[in-house]
Amino acid sequence: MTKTVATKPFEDQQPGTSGLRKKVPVFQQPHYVENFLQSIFDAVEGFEGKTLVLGGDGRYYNREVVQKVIAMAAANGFGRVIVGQGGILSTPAASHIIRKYKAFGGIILSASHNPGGPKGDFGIKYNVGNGGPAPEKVTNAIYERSRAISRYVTVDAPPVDIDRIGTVEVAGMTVEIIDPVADYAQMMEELFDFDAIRKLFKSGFRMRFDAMHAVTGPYAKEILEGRLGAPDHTARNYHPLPDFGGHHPDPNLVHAKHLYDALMAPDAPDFGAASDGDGDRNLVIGRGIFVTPSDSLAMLAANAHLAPGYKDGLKGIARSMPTSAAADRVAEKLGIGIYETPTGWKFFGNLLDAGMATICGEESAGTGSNHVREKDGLWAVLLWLNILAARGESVMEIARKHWATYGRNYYSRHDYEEVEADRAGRMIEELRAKLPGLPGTSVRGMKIEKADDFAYHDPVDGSTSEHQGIRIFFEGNSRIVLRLSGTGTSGATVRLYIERFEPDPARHDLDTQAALADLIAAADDIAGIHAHTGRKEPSVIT
Ligand code: G16
Repeated sequence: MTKTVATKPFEDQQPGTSGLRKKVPVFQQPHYVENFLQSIFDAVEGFEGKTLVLGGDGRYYNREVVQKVIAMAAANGFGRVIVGQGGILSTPAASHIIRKYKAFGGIILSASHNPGGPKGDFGIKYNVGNGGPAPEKVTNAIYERSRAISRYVTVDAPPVDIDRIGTVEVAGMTVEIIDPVADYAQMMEELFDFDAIRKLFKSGFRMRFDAMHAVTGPYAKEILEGRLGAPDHTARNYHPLPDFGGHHPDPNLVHAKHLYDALMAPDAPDFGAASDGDGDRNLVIGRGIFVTPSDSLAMLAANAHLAPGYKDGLKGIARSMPTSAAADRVAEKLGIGIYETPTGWKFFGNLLDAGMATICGEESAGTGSNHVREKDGLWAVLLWLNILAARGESVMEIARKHWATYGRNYYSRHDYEEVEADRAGRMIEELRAKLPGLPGTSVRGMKIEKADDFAYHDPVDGSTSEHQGIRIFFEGNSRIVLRLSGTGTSGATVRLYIERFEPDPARHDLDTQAALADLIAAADDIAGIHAHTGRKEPSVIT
């Protein structure tokens, strides 16, 4: 039943920050998906008879690709594929299932927070046996293979009914269709004090969780309302839709503005949260206060011991380089390690596996721990709930006390989206050439202490990743970072990250953009962002 199909390479199958992401019509070209899948299978070894985990965020084209993966996994010799019912698995749940069932690896179909639908984005990501995204040496091997591929193998078999839980056989391979929520929900019960959170909800605590019509809906509904007793309507927009209801499932202050507005209103609930397309990102807003992802990482790390899963403390904290240094101060106080990695969750994998870090986080709304090898949106929300229940204080009170103890890192990210790739590349090149001359000079009255192009030396496997973002440090622990996004699907996205440290509690109430205004202007003076991009303003400010 196995058939070999002749094919030719596509030149554009290089995985980015998080797998291969392209527009749906690109993936719909004949052989495009198959080429990439075969390149994955050719690039890894030793899966004969083993298990592959498969699921996605339910976006347009998810179901079709699920069938292709099943047929090709059978032809390539896997012994079993575990699929989430309906082809659904959130990214953190997929990571958990790979680990729990000791699978060889997993295929996650998602373009994360990017829009979906027939003209929207799609993505394929390969995760390895530790449950985490394939490291660079694997993604490089996949890309190399995709440039030389001349055939793929598949089987002729009728499509599997992925909506019915149970076990079927495809060309001698077992396909197990499982409840996508059950294993994950059980793990959350083990990590967090569900009794305390239930009491919190019983006492009248009000929460709004926006699943943005993406994959977290069924998880949030079951866990928050089903198991924790939160009132009906706590979870909103909880039906995953192939086009996310026409919305952009990116939980930030632009695309989840309605949630932000609700939390700033006079009758606001106590706590608001949202997650993205594939459920790995989180947005956290308390009544009257937005918590930046960088602050959230620091506050979660400082309080994690209040949750049963972390009662023995943390081994270390890891953050991506552009993420603010708020977590560094917590690590220092706790006397534990702090690690600074390039953008991309895959860089945390080694630190987590080696037991060097327990909690990781990124400015891009990602936080997670060693319970899986992906960031985990709902996990962050549940840890917040656990902390709120244990401390009996509001998000605002917790944040203020945190800043008073550690100082406040004012932080913002400015994105310039869909810039012509050549222009963006030229801007970074020119800036790179300028770096050696910057230290010692002053811009807008602020003295530059150091400027470099971030390179990461993995302390576990010794690998080096260069050109991971330009950093310019000013006196007083302020900093700007510039890099190009690795997740966009059209043109280039320029990201400017701005951070200013403020130790004085009397100055912890400033408006963030106002507090950063000098640095923002300095960034343009130094890098010529507006001139290079031809834009007067960023497309998104978070
Ligand atoms: C992915 C990666 C994250 C990264 C984010 C933004 O998140 O997993 O590690 O921080 O992209 O990356 P970039 O700045 O290169 O666009 P997700 O949620 O899209 O998978």
